Amino acid sequence: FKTDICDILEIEYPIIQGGMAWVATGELAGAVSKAGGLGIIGSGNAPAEIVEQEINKVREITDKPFGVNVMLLSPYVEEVVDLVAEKEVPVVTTGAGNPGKYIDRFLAGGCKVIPVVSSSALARRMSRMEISAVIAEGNEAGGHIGDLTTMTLIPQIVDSVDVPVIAAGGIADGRGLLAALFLGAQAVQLGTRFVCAEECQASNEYKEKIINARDRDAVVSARSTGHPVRSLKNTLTRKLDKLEAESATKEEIEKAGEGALREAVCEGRVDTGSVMAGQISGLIKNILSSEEIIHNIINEAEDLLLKTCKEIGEE
Ligand code: FMN
Repeated sequence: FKTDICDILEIEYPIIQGGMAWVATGELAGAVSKAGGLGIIGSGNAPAEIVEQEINKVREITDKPFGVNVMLLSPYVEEVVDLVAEKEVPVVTTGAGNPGKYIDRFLAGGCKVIPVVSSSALARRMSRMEISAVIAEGNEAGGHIGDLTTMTLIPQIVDSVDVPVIAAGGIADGRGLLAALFLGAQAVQLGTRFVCAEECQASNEYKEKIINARDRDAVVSARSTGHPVRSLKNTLTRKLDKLEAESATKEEIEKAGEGALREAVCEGRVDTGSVMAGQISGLIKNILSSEEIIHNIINEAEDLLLKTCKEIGEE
């Protein structure tokens, strides 16, 4: 099940674990990379010294390639950019904007740069820079989201750029992997599925909330701020909806969500905290090791592909 991007990134399987603030620590990223996927540390708003500890953790677990997700709106973005270059982190994914002004520094550190995009226009603009691929993330995803669904976004971005496309948003099993490959993607990035990995350090309450979620529980909040976020319905999402209905200001809404992800991930307060998770939560029923998650996806995709080929051949 290798695609060209596996050679570019030097990974065994076309499965990437999305960088997730607070959630994607060195333990998770290291386990995913060790199992043959690409693990990515979510640096979020963390200062460089914290990110460095996570990088060191990954390198204690495996010598295989891994990545760091650099959040371009972080107050520590400058020092995190310097750190990943200095530490020669193999892959850097970037969220929340245009990484243009940092590209040369990343490349000087030998980092392969992969921006996250949610429109063809942004993908085209990025592809004029020296990047290795783009991650096209659909609206089904957990966390901060764009407008288009994965189903519509992937083929349009594939047709817009000549770099490899990685599909993200709403994928958690072999069916999703195959669908993404048929839409023209070369790999998939999964977030929500890997929250429920054994090696993920998120609270048990967070994982249980995903496991108990149904298909319509992952809702979008804070649209009016221009930075909509998808998370599981709870007291916080109802509070944010109420604020929006009362035409609260962007600052008031942002303040209500401040520190909420940390609260849910680290303290297990999944009612008042932000349980960022995607629409695929309803499909996730168990906590597995990262290795099991990856192997199950690959095995399911292989079986399904063989079965489909046989069925078509028989007709
Ligand atoms: N994407 C980023 O680029 N930076 C982040 O800091 C980030 N944090 C996330 C936190 C959580 C809890 C979740 C669920 C997602 C986050 N994402 C972030 C998005 C993921 O990297 C990934 O693209 C997305 O989860 C894929 O969709 P899925 O959840 O349907 O698998």
